[in-house]
Formats: sequence, C-alpha cells, structure tokens
Amino acid sequence: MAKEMEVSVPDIGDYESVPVIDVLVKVGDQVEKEAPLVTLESDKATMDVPAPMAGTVKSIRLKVGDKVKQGSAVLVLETSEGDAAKPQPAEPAAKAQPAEAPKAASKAEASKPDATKAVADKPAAATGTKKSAPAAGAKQDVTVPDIGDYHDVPVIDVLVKEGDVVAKDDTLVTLESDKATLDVPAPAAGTVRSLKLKVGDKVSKGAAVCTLEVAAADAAGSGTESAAPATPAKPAEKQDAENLPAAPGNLGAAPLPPPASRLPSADVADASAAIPHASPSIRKFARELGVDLSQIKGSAPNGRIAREDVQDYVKKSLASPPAGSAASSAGAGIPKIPTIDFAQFGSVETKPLARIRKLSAAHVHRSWLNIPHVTQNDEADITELEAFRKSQSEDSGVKLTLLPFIMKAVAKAIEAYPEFSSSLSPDGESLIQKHYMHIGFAADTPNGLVVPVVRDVDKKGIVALAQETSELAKKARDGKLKGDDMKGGCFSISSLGGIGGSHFTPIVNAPEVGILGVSRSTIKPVWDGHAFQPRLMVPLSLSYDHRVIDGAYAARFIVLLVKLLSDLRKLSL
Ligand code: CAO
Repeated sequence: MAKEMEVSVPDIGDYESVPVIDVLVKVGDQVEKEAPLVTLESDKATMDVPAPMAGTVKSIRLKVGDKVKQGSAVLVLETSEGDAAKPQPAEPAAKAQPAEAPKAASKAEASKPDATKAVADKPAAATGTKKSAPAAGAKQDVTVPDIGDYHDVPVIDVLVKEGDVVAKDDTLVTLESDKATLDVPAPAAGTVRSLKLKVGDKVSKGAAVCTLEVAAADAAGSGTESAAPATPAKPAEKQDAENLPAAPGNLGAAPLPPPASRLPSADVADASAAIPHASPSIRKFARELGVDLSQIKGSAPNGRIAREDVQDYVKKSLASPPAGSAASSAGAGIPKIPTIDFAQFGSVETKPLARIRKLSAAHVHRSWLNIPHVTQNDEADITELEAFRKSQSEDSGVKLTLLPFIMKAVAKAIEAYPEFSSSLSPDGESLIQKHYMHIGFAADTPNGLVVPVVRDVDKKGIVALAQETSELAKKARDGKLKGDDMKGGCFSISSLGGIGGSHFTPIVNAPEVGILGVSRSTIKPVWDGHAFQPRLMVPLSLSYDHRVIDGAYAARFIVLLVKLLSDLRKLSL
C-alpha cells in the first residue's frame, strides 16, 4: 500500500545554511533509491541528497537558492515500501556508507578567516592536525580528518609528491564518494616527506595521508588549527603524468584538475576559470563515461555543469569524426593547452569571436587533426602570363588578377590528375570521384575567412572567371555570401599573392583532398642553360591529404601546374 514520507536533509556535519543549487526532480517523477534529489553546495563542499527509497515525488518543499541545514524538508515521496510509514531523514547511503556531508574543513573553508573560525570552534572539524604547534623541522603526521560517517572513501587525486613544498591549506589529496567531494588540506606549511596513500585507496577518518616536515614560519606562526590565519588558497600543482609542464614563457602552472570542493570563490579566483563546477553525481556520471569535465562549459547557473551538458558533450564527441574512417580516432588524447591568466603579465581585453571566425576555426582545426597533410612547394615562371594579363586587362574591361589564370590551370591539372577532385567516403573505405569542376578560393573578410566556390571552372573562360571571382570576393567582404555560394567545391585555392610572403602551408579544406597556396611573385634570376635570366616566379604550395594522394602523384600534379602557368599556349588548349 502506498504511503507518503517526508524526505529531509540528512546529517551534513558542521554545515549550516547550505544553498540548494539544483533540484534534480519534479513532481510526478519516479525515483530509485539513492537517486540524487537535490544538490547542496557551499564554498566548502558539494553534496547530493539522495532518495532514501524508491518512490514517486508528490511535492517539493524547497527551491534553488534556499538555504538548508540538517532536517530541512526536501520533498514528499510516495512509496509502497512498508517501512516508509514513519517520516525519516534521508540517509545519504545505505548504512555501510552513511552520512552525506564531510565534516572536514576543505581548503576553501580554511582559506576564509570566518570559516576557519567557525570550523575551528567545532572539535569535530579537524584538518588532520594535532592541537599543539609543531616545531620547525618537526615531523607531523597528516591524517584524514573527521569526515562524518563516511568510511572507505576513494582517493581520486593525490596532488603532491614526496619532496613537494606546500603552503598551509594546499590540497594534498581529494576524496570523492558518489555523494560528496572534499579535499584534505595541508595543516601547516612544510615539505611532504612520506606519502602514505595513492589514487584508488579507500580511506576513513584517521587514515595516514603523509608526513609533513613543518616549515619554520608555519611552526612559529601557527598553533592549533584554529589559530592559523587564512592563506589565500592557491591550487596545488598536480604532479601526475597528465599535467603538462608550463609552456615556456607561461609562468603559471597547468590548471589544476577539479575537485568539487575547490569551487570558484573569491579565495580561488585565479583558478576558478580552470575548475569545473559540478555536483558529485555529475562527476561520477562524467567519470563513468570517461568525460573530462574541464572540457565542458556548464550551462546551469554560475557555470555549473549539468547532466545535459555532459550528455551533449558526449553526443558531439561521438558525432565528430566518421566512425570507421581512418580519422575516427583523431582527437583522442590531444593534450589540452593550459589555461593561463594572462592578466598576471599585463593588461588584457577579451573580445568575443565573430561567428565566421568561430566556424572557420572549428573547420580548420577539424581538417588539421583529421588529415595527414603534406605540402609540396614549387615555383612557376609567369613572366609571359603576366605580360599577357596586363595587356588583356586593359582590353577586357575587367580587372584580371592572377587568380583566374591559376584557377583555370588548376582545373586543367585536375583533369589530368582527377584524384585531386575526390573525397574519401565517410567510412574511409572508398573514394568518391567528382565529375564536375567546382573550385573554391579563400577570401579574406573583416570577419574571417570564407571560401566561395566557382562552379564549372573547366567550362568558363578567364574573363568570366575574373568577373565571377571578383563578384564573389566582393560579396564575401560585404558579408552577403549565401550558404550555397560556399558549397560543392572539389579543390581550393588560397592566394596571398596580393599581400606578400613566399611559401606557406595551406590547410586542406576537408572533405576536399587538395589545396593550392599561391604567394607573391617576384623577379628571380633563372638559369636558361647559358645565362641567368630575370623571370617572374610565383611560389606555389600544394597541400594534400596523404591518405588519398601519393607524393609522386602530387609532384606530377604540381609539375604540370607549373608547366601550364609557364606556357600560356598549354593553358588555352
Ligand atoms: N603575386 C603578385 N601580385 C599578386 C599576386 C601574386 N601571386 N596575386 C595578386 N597579386 C596582385 C594583383 O594583381 C593585384 O595587383 P594590382 O592591384 O596592382 O593589379 C593585387 O595583388 C591585389 O590582388 P587581390 O588579392 O585583390 O586579387 P586576387 O584576385 O589576387 O585575390 C582574393 C582575390 C579574394 C583571393 C584576395 O582578395 C584575398 O582575399 N586573398 C586572401 C586569401 C586568404 O586569406 N588566404 C589565406 C587562407 S588560409 O588562412
């Protein structure tokens, strides 16, 4: 028979007036025993209040923003289980893993003077220290503090190694159960002399963490845990292999991975950008899926990562490279660039990126990561072509730049080497050969790079191509290109000749397999067998997808291209 029971906030240790940051259920929801109902979060720890038993949510007694303490009403649950008759507070877990909240002072807690005092007033709120001040150089055993009714809580991170010098309150290890996350901070400044645990160990109150050789200043200045003034909490540098060394010139350490109790707060403002903000249940969920929370931008208030954010991230990750293709593993394990607070080096300004720049950034990144690029360089003698171009420019009434000539030559070279107009099938098993000749050209616009596409280049004359490229370039600069203007290309040209520079490495415009970079032509001495002749040479850089194009094939392609540009008769054939 169905019975109603009121679920209240369980024993959350020394915490009082803890804000509700998430209500994870709504009226009518059916919940399993242990399912998280609400998430509470202070600056010291994050904890879920779980359902004490399976049932249906009948009414909810709190909302986001409310501040609660032990015994505050959470919701009413209708349950058919016989033992639900008597209202009882939610037990955070089965008796084997009971109370919900850690009673330990976390690093953030200890870093706030008022919090330090509040905690220090309570004997249970230990930081693992002994009461008397250790002498400088004295060895102090650091143990897991009073973490309430928690037992056998897994160590998920060890942030120090033997020999490390730590400040008081630096996090030594992070513990995390499926209901809460907390740090064990250093009780005093000193040197870590002997580590007693490792990731994966399960610990309870009193378990040995390390031996600390206490620094002189700390020994003099600190006594009991209540006496220490708050040292601004600085994230300890992670010592394991995941941690990249700081890049040259970047004095800041790589960002710390994210225990929940190190939440963004005024005390840890420097590190807050690098700290994913999520409840323990979301952390557990992310860990089960192998998701690195630092890669996710939270959509919930204060940037907190919600379950949907993790799900979206996984969906996007699965959708990116086509399954089974040679590129399907691309992106895995790419080390993250450390987050640096540039303001520490001087004045900075953050501006949002234009939409086009964001799109092209994602596109070139995808291409760069998925395609094994090779770039083949050469130079074409365009002395005669230039003389012809200049003479024709005046006659045709259209401004002829080098671009339409190059476009025409590329189309002819592709006719001879058609694999440059192909794409790999998404499964990587076959090559799709295109029987049309649409060629894109990169156009520089105030908002970023776009690639309009000229259709049927093989069927058009130079003047028509000149007209079309100039119209498309204008549309691009005016932001008037339509989606269709940029679709369907077989090959791309990126001409920087109007600007300068010699060779460069263009990035293949995937799923195309080749791109030609054109740089600025210059007069060079070229040996004709008898003497050096001044010739106008244009540098060409052909990047190609080496999964599709062999080096010899690419070299033949560029040799032909050079010939076509060097001899106008061949181009007009
Ligand atoms: N060598 C020497 N001069 C060159 C040249 C070359 N390879 N290519 C062009 N020029 C000259 C032109 O003849 C023109 O000179 P005049 O004004 O004296 O006649 C001048 O440079 C300007 O040409 P242009 O760049 O405006 O015209 P274009 O047809 O060559 O190029 C376009 C058009 C849209 C490709 C170009 O404006 C552009 O946007 N280029 C940048 C492309 C880009 O950003 N690529 C990078 C992609 S990867 O990051």
